[in-house]
Amino acid sequence: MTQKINKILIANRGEIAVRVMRACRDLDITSVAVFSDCDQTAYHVRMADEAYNIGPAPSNESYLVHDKIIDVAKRCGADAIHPGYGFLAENADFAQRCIDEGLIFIGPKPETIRSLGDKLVARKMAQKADLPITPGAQLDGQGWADTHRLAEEVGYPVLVKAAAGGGGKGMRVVESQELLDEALETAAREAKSAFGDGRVYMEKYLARPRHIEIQILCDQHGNAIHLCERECSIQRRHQKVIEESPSPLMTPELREKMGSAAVSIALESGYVGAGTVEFLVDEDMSFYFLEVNTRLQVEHPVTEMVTGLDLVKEQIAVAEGRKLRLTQSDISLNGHAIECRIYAENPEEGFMPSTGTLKNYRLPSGPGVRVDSGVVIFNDIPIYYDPMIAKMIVWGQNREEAIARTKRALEEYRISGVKTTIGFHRVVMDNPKFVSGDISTKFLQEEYPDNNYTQLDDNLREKAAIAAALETFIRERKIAVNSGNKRRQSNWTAVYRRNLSHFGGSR
Ligand code: MV4
Repeated sequence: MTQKINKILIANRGEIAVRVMRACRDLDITSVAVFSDCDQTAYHVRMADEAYNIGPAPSNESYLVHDKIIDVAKRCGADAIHPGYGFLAENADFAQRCIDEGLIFIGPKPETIRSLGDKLVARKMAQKADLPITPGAQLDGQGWADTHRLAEEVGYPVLVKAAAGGGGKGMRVVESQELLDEALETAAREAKSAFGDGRVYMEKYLARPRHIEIQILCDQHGNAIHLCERECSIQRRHQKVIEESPSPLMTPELREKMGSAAVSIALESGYVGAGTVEFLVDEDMSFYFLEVNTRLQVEHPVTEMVTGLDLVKEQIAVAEGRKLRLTQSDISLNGHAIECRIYAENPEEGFMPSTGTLKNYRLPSGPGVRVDSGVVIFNDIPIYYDPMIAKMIVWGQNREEAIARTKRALEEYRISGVKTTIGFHRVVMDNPKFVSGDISTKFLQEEYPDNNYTQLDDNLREKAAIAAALETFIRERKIAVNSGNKRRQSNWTAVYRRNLSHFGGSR
């Protein structure tokens, strides 16, 4: 009934590949990395027990190529593939291919990935499982003739969504009837070109919702539990930036209702593994099902910090066919956790991705601080992949302590060579609305309409000026010391070269 997993290929890169490898090491499982040409020196490659090149930097020539990954898995004798998030994590064809090749795919069944990936199917499942869904219309198969009447029934503004979408791709807010036809057409066209599936549907548009998601965990024997919520309202352009658990506005009653709803759809869809059920929570505290993410999510560590569980370890146990070792009554929340996503982006330039070489990379630590990083000093940040380079997750006895520690840790964090969102997080941690827990998906838009995140932090400008002066002083001194000494290698370089194998690697 159960099959012990001894070797896992991690079909991913960056911090999530490292995260999965850490669980492998804890479980005495051999880890296998795959890497593209520009990731030769990446941290996930150093962390792995074995590593194989799978081609050129663009992900559609490496990390996304099913054949290459399956080929490595079979050649190296892996039992299972962990997809991480992104790339192949929610690809039903890839999951099926793994099974067909005799490999365990660490994730839900291909049928589940496929059906929940279709937002219209997911909505129907949610309805069947008695979850509240936003008032809306199903447009598939009905033709477009009745759309105006349907939108009228739903009530403007309506939100047009792509059936194959998710994560906000292909959405359109429609304020009034005159704009409906065009919005439906553009959305359908966009969806067709982005997902190869032009089906769209519409829902009542909620103006200022909070985004709350429930972590679920299910085994292959029909057991399903939830691990409470994560508050993910702070996002920009559908990209989450700060997540926390518990949600500052949650009540035990609402948690119980949303948790049970999440478990219901998990059972309805035959879910296996770790997953996330997303909801919108309206200002009057009514909640509505949005979608199910059939993967381990970026923000899973906040749940780990407050539940004390290791979600990757649980995923592996479930994939081996074991029964859940916990029941719902074993789950309780301890304290508060906040995650700041550290992106290699420039908040002063509209969050443009920032590439370069990490010249200085010092991580914060101390009580309550966890950093899941995908990079080490002297790594190049390539243009080809997601710009998120690390996540800082901070735990406190309560939200107040978690915020205080987050601020302390952000101050300790040092990165140079690329621009990052560290300073941005410091600004948000001082925002009175954030501190009071008064947040919605509109938070950043409303609080920082001009994307002006630096102005408030003039302290930082002063420090930058001092740093620049110091740097100039040191450089001039170095030139003086080194003059007449042609091409002298600095001691730092020499020491680094000698100790190369000790830098960053875990062993
Ligand atoms: C909505 C909504 C308001 N009303 N649906 C965006 C991502 C996708 N999963 C669904 N999304 C939304 N659906 C209705 N009926 C607002 C959003 C939304 C949002 C949701 C979660 C997190 C951030 C968001 C930012 C803007 C809009």
